[in-house]
Amino acid sequence: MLNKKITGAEIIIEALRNEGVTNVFGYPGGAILPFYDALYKQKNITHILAKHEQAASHAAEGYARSTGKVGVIIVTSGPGATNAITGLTDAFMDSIPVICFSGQVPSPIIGTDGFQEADVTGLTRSCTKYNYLVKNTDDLGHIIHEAFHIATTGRPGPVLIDIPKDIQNNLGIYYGLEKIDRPSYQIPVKSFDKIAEEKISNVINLLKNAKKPIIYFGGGLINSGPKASELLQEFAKLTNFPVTGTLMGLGAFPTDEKNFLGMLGMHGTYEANMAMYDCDVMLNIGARFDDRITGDVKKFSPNSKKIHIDIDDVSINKIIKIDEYIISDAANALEQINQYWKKNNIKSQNLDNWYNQIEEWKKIRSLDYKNNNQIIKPEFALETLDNLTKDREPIITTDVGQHQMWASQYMTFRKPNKWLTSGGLGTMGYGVPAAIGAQIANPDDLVICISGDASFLMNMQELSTIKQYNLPVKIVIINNRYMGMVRQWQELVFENRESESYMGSLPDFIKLGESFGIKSIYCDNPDEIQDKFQEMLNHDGPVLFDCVTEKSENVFPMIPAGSGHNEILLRKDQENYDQKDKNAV
Ligand SMILES: Cc1ncc(C[n+]2csc(CCOP(=O)(O)OP(=O)(O)O)c2C)c(N)n1
Ligand SMILES: [Mg+2]
Repeated sequence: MLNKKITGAEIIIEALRNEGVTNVFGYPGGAILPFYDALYKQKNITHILAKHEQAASHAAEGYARSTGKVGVIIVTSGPGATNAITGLTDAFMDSIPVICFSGQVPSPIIGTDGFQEADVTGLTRSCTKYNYLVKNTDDLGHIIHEAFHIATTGRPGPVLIDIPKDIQNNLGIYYGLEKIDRPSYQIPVKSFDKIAEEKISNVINLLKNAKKPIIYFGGGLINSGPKASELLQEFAKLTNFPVTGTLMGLGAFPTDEKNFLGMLGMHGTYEANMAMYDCDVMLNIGARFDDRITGDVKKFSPNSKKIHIDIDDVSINKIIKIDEYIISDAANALEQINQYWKKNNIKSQNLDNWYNQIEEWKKIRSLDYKNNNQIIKPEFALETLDNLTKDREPIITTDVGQHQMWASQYMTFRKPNKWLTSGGLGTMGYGVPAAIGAQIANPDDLVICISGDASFLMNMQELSTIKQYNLPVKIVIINNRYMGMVRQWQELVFENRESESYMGSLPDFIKLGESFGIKSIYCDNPDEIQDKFQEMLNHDGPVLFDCVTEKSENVFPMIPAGSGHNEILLRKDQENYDQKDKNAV
């Protein structure tokens, strides 16, 4: 414990250091200057200067998602803080632990409409797990450690600490790391406890009698840590059950393992979605029955018994009625289930008929596409990229749109924490800064951002950050000259009226990249794409790759919003499609 008084800004540095933080992502301004001054005087924490606070917040998310550690964001008051709100909301939706320190106008000015004043605790109340306005420098250290506790325990999420300038300048006492015990924050104490044997045996009774079982996992598997993925693979081996996962969960189970049916949901494979529809027992581990997975809840897997394992008790029975549940961290639950299965020498039912049925669905080959030797098909571009990179187990980030779905469909994921995508909020502009955060955290890994022409424009200023820190991030723009996903919905649902979805004035991406001092490669020829991707991969530093593709390709399969899994639309059906529910999202 330090008895001597130090400034609030120094307390922030000390507390971060004690939490093991080595990198923070931020952007300075008046109300956070005392902190930046303390940062200047120390050597333990490296600050990455993003070029927009939204990007700083996504970079912190990328750092967190690729490591499991907390991502730290530093912004100034007013516009600095409001710019970071998109990243906080994104982290909230996808359960990512980040902590945002925002400067605030000095305490006496609060409430006077002071220069760059915004009610940041008010604005972020609904998009953070918790937030604080610090009123006393002596409280600061405790608040920071409590914030780390809240961000990382139970279901992880973002926490914001708003710190008026005078609180940063004033002297106070830092009490050091402490054990947090806050009566009003009851973490799900059960989440790591031994699960009642009766619960486990109920779950296993359902599973062992299943004739058409399916395992459905989500992002909770990733948040639980790499051990959860190993235990899931062990469970799949023990039971020989087929496995599918959500967009958020990709990588928790190797996508090229034989039991894996492909991704689930709106743009998941035919076999995964049909198996979900038709199964008799569903084991959901760490997923939340999001609408992109369930489609119309009334038509969701109508004849199955459903088991839900989740760390967040609020998720149980929230959207889908459950037959059995366990509130637990995923690894903890899987460990106990696997042990019980082995100890009691349990055998699954004969699954031959079920696998025969699945083989029939697979024969539809729902991810097949028609290649073209004149124009690059986006699917072909991503398959080619995957072939060249999968053995290096790259970290893949994406933006939002068709390219994101194609990346999820055509790239191979064998390990957790390698797939960083904005699943819940669907934030265009996420991909490039997330790649920055991931590359900072994993300097020796190959980090590839798969972006879209429209999404890339939303945070393209981050080319400057990539250059400044010479991060060897590879950015591949799937350039279809459209907000492709918007155009796809307009084609299918709005009789092809392309209202404002054409990107009429794109920059010359090659000149743009070069103007930042970044190697830039253009490709519009399918015959050249492999060599040009190889050229990108051979380059030591960052690369911006403009991959000009077919402009009107659609993503299939597609479960139209508001439909059931059995109403899944295949490429061949698109001509005759007519969406009935125009209000479905
Ligand atoms: C910040 C934000 N604004 C709007 C949207 C709605 N939206 C979803 S996908 C999309 C188009 C994305 O276009 P592009 O990045 O070119 O990707 P493509 O679909 O063409 O692959 C839009 C506008 C969004 N997801 N995020
Ligand atoms: Mg596009």
